[in-house]
Amino acid sequence: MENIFNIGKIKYEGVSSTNPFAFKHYNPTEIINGKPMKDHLKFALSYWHTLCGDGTDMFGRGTMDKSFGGKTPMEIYKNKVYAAFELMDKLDIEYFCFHDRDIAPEGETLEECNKNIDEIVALIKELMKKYNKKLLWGTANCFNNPRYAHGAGTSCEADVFAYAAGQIKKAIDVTIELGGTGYVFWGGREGYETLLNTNMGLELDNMARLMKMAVEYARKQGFKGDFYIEPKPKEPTKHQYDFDVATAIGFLRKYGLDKDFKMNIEANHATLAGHTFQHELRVARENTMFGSIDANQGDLLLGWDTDQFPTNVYDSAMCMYEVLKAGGFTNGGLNFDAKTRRQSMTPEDIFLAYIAGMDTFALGLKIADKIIKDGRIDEFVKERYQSFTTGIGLKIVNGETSMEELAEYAAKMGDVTTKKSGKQEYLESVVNQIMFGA
Ligand code: XLS
Ligand code: CA
Ligand code: CA
Repeated sequence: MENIFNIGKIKYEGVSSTNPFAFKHYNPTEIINGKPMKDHLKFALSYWHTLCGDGTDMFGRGTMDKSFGGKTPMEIYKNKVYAAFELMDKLDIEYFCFHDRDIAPEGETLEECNKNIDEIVALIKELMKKYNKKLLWGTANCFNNPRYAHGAGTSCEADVFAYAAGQIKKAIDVTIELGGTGYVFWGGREGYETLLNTNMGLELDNMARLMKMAVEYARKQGFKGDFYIEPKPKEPTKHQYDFDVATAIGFLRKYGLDKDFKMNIEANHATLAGHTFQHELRVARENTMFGSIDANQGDLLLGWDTDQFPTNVYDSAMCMYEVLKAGGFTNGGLNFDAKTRRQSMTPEDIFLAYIAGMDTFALGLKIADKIIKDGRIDEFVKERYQSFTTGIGLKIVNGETSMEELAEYAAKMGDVTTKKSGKQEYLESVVNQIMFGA
């Protein structure tokens, strides 16, 4: 199957172009700070939204047909594969990410599910080769099937836990088979609705047990990539255990999983947790836990996960600033975990949405690089903490002082006030100047 989408390859035409089907900022081979844009950004297509999401919401059925002309379940899922690779090829997206249940129809038994997966994986492999595309990460959908109503790794039923383990084992096998460099745990229903029925201690211990077994199994199979936790505070459960980056890091350290796991940070999940996207990235970076990104944006007037394509350049610039400061992506990348709106129901909208997202991050990268090269922000921060580089400040940093010595030091000073300005307004204007010119 070829040319499902009656649209040609998307090319870079530059900022003066008004062609909707062209990149205005994303120029894959353009060198930014010694590296081509495409290697800085490592764009990935999200299989679930792009090939499966049909616009269904709580109040209405789908508005988009994602069967791609297929009639039987197998035919539909095979056509999804052709559509996926055509999109990646035409949009110049090098990577993709999937859940096990996105790529193949669910069978009655685990065995039947796995058989369906194997049939599709053979086709995916063939097209990966043909189009030279790569798997960024794989994961298991342990939240859709009714058996996971109480969670998977945190279910109150041991049989459900075991089934989830079986499903995850296969998802790991497939990730390895396709050369994926990451495996994601997103705790879809790993949380609770009410503490009245919940043994939180056992649930968290069990989740860690599942992750530990998954790591042991994958490493035994030769998997060298990263495991990721993808934090989210709520939805579908009232409270998800992986609330935010800080909570997830605490969990990983408690159970000794911090060497194998990093963070997959989603913008919309950050805002649901009451943080900025940049905050979550910064917390991960400061803890050397930065791994991968699910790029999207929410709507601050709505309290749920809208998974919109990212178009906010200020946010993408701050994101790429953190990515550059973290030393860039290694095994991770930038997955567009985003869907076109229910009203944007035409196949062209998929192209327009990806173009918008990719251009937004290309712009963000260029701006972030300029902010770092400009140096005023970094210089300001450095100067702000100057007092910790000499005298008593240096002693504090080096752990060479005590409460007694500090009390004595303080007593000699009389009143102490701070005269340093935080200069937030000035710093924000510097960013604006870099973004929009003098
Ligand atoms: C849902 C999550 C999910 C993960 C992968 O909110 O974003 O799609 O990225 O399971
Ligand atoms: Ca996500
Ligand atoms: Ca989301």
